[in-house]
Amino acid sequence: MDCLVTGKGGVFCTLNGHDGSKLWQFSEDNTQPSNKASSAEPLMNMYSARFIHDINGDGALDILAVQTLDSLGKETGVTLSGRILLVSGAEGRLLQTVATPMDQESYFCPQILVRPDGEELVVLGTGGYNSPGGLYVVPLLALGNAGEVKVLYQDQFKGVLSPAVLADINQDGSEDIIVATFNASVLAFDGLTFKLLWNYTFQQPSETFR
Ligand SMILES: [Ca+2]
Ligand SMILES: [Ca+2]
Repeated sequence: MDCLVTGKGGVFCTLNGHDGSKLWQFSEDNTQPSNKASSAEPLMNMYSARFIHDINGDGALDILAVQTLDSLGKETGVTLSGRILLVSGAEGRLLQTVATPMDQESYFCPQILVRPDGEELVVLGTGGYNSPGGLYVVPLLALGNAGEVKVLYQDQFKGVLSPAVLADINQDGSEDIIVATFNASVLAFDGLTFKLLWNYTFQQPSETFR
C-alpha cells in the first residue's frame, strides 16, 4: 500500500509503502489538456485527501482531495474558496476539479458513503472557524453536477471541519452520517433519506475542529 502525503505549501505526493521513495509529486501542469483552463491557480495548502476506488480504470486507486485557495482582490481583500480534486493515484494527474458548494472554503477530509445498491456518495463539510459552511453529499460520479448536491446542514456563522463518522446507527443496513460541527452541535443523519435523526447541542460555548 502506498502512502498519500499532504500538507502546507503544496505538499501533495505519494510514497512507496515499502521503501519510502517518492512515486510522484502533484503538479498543476500535470493535467489533461481539457483541464488546463480550470487549473491555472497555484497549488496551495492541501490538508484533506484520501484514496478512493479506481475511477479512471487503470487498475490503481485514485484520490479525492479538497483544498482551499486564497485570492487577493483590490476591493474584496483576501477571499477563500474551496475546490474538490479528483487525481489519478498512479501518476498524480489531475482528472477533475469542481468548486465546493457555494465556493465555501473547506478543511474537511471528504468521505465516501457506500449505499446498499453500491452507489458511492461523497460526504463533504465546508466552512471555517468564522465562516459559513455546511454538510453536503453528492454522488461521486456526479461531482460536477451542482443539481445533484444535497444539503444536509448549513450554518451561516461557522463551518464543519471535523470528519464525519459513518456508521449504521438505526440498523437499517445503510451507513448513517454523524458529524460534530464547529458550532457545538453533534448531528446524525440517515444515510438513506438524509433526514436528521438527532441533534445534540452543547449549551456551554464549545467548538469542535479535529
Ligand atoms: Ca486509477
Ligand atoms: Ca442506517
